[in-house]
Amino acid sequence: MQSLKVTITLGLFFLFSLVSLALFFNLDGEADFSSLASRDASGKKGKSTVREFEKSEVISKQDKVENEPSALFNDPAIKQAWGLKKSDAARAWKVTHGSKDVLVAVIDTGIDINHEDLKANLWTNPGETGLDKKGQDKATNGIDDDRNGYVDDVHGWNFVSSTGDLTDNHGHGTHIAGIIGAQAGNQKGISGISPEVSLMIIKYYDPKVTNTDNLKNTINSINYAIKMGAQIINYSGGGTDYSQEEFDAVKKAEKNGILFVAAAGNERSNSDQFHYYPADYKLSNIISVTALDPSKEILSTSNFGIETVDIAAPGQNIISTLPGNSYGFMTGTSQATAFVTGAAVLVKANKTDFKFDDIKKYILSTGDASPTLAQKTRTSRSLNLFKALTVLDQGMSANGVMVTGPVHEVFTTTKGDNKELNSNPFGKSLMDAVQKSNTNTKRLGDKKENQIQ
Ligand SMILES: [Ca+2]
Ligand SMILES: [Ca+2]
Ligand SMILES: [Ca+2]
Repeated sequence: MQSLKVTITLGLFFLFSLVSLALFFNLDGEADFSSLASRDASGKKGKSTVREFEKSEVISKQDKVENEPSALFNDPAIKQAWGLKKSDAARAWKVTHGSKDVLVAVIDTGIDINHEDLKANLWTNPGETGLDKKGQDKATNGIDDDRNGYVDDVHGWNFVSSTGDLTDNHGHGTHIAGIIGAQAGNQKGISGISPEVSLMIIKYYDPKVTNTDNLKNTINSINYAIKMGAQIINYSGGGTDYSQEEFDAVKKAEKNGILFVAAAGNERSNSDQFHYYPADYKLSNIISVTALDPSKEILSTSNFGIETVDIAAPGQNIISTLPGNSYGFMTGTSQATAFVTGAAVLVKANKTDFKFDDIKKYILSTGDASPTLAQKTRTSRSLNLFKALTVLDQGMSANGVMVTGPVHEVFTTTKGDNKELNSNPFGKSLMDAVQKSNTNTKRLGDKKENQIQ
């Protein structure tokens, strides 16, 4: 009898240990260090505010990508990009390819400024280029020529080292920049969502530099983007602690008319209950983005919330640029966020007089609605680039069918209850037509989508 008790007790203990281990390793073998990063040693949420780039590692890397000459553009890897297909990029690109006049600040881990598929789309600070009075190159003369407080900030600034050196020691920032704005039609690599754009690179995090204040770097990065005239900010990071200083910086961006596209986070949690910042600040200029898999379901690792998470976009096994002229796949709400930023560039390029609230409305009140997304996002929608550019303007469906009756824009850009789910702003005939057009389109990557190389 005694030995039976001991056996049961040991068995239960063993089971408990297994469950604990499984929870820590997220049941899929990946340790959840990102959640730990925002908690103190006791396991409770600490008072110290922490910002990390999202847990998002390179899945695979390659120097060359498969040649697919039949693609819309001649970029070899475009057919591997299932996210472009599912967000209807090919039809969107018939409307616009973006514009160099749209300035996006990518606040991340830096970038490979010499990458073959990115260098043409880097923003260049006009005040730090050309020759100074002594005939020296302003970019490298060691002088703050435009007197903005930063010496030789040619393509942006590195707040980790306080220099203009933007070297990406992780790969995350280079990957995000490529999703937004890799060059199209250059016979190299991939195409970004908005292949014409100006990318301002602001580095707030470096895995090789320990004990840096990522939150402070984030706030400084936002303020730099504001100062230097960015129209859109992409921030693929965050933390679970509210920061008044960070809130104030994003609010200042709002006052300056800047759209702030933020990752919902990879914490596997309901953001309505467990907030993730800066995505969850109640500010009108923020779009909070969660991630989809190729079947358009939200990833199990992604945060969700019908009050706090605005929209879903492709985020699993996304191919993009990596340092050293290479390419690779990454997964997370970071990648999804970059898709929405690219969409914002397209909308802004197509409607140059648009303010951030117009851009936000065009992205959030179009898209593809689905019942599963209704339980996990505020809009119940996933990103559709073509619809974001066309539906509200034309009052017609993606395949040209006129809407019966007027288009009512019932969607509001202020966060609140989920009223828009109760009524269909476009009418049933439109939604049916759009649905039909979605199932009929056979475009990019029909056979090889989501194939990990
Ligand atoms: Ca300067
Ligand atoms: Ca200079
Ligand atoms: Ca390319």
